[in-house]
Amino acid sequence: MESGLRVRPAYSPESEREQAGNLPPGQFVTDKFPVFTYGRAPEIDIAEWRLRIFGLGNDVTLAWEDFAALPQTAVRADLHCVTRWSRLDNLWEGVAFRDVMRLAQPPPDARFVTIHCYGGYTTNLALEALLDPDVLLAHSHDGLPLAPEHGWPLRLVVPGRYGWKSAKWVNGIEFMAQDRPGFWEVRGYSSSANPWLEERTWASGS
Ligand SMILES: Nc1nc2c(c(=O)[nH]1)N[C@H]1C(S)=C(S)[C@@H](COP(=O)(O)O)O[C@H]1N2
Ligand SMILES: [Mo]
Repeated sequence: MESGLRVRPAYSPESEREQAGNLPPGQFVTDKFPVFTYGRAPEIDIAEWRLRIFGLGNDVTLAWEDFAALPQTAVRADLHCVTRWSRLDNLWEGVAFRDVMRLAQPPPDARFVTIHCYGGYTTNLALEALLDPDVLLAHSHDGLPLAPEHGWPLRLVVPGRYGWKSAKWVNGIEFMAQDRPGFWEVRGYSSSANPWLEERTWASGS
């Protein structure tokens, strides 16, 4: 276990900022980049790859060149897995969730989102959580394209929530009026999943 404390990103929400330099409770630092996947990594052909934005709002399907043409952003952030490892200071590059959402223009009653992935994995989030300025759809990690096992060509990164919200191999973003639990959430994991509040399971969060 390593004790080096790092400074959290400047754009952390107010509630987290006061804990800057600390790890969320119950986490330890790893310098490796563990792979945490349920099942196998899907094989994806970039020519066939599509991202569909659907549900409430516009229905939009992007091919890779469409996605690559969106405004690019970079975020430095920690990844906290509920199995207690945290990988600090990851550099993610991609497109801010806000800039992807702009294409959908969801109506005000779209308060929840399901993220869909190649391979069938899903995760649910309140739209509010995805509007944090550090949430992005990332294609690169620490200066290189994502490794296949880490979500190539595109993964979600939600630094303010446990790692199972950072869905790999994303192929769909569905805007919804009602919440609908995703893959781990139907198996007892928290829908809100705030690591600073240690919302690991249904019992410890919403
Ligand atoms: N599609 C998909 N995305 C996923 C998972 C998964 O099993 N399938 N595991 C999640 C979990 S639990 C964590 S902690 C992170 C880990 O990301 P990494 O494997 O790149 O370290 O991916 C998340 N995204
Ligand atoms: Mo995880």
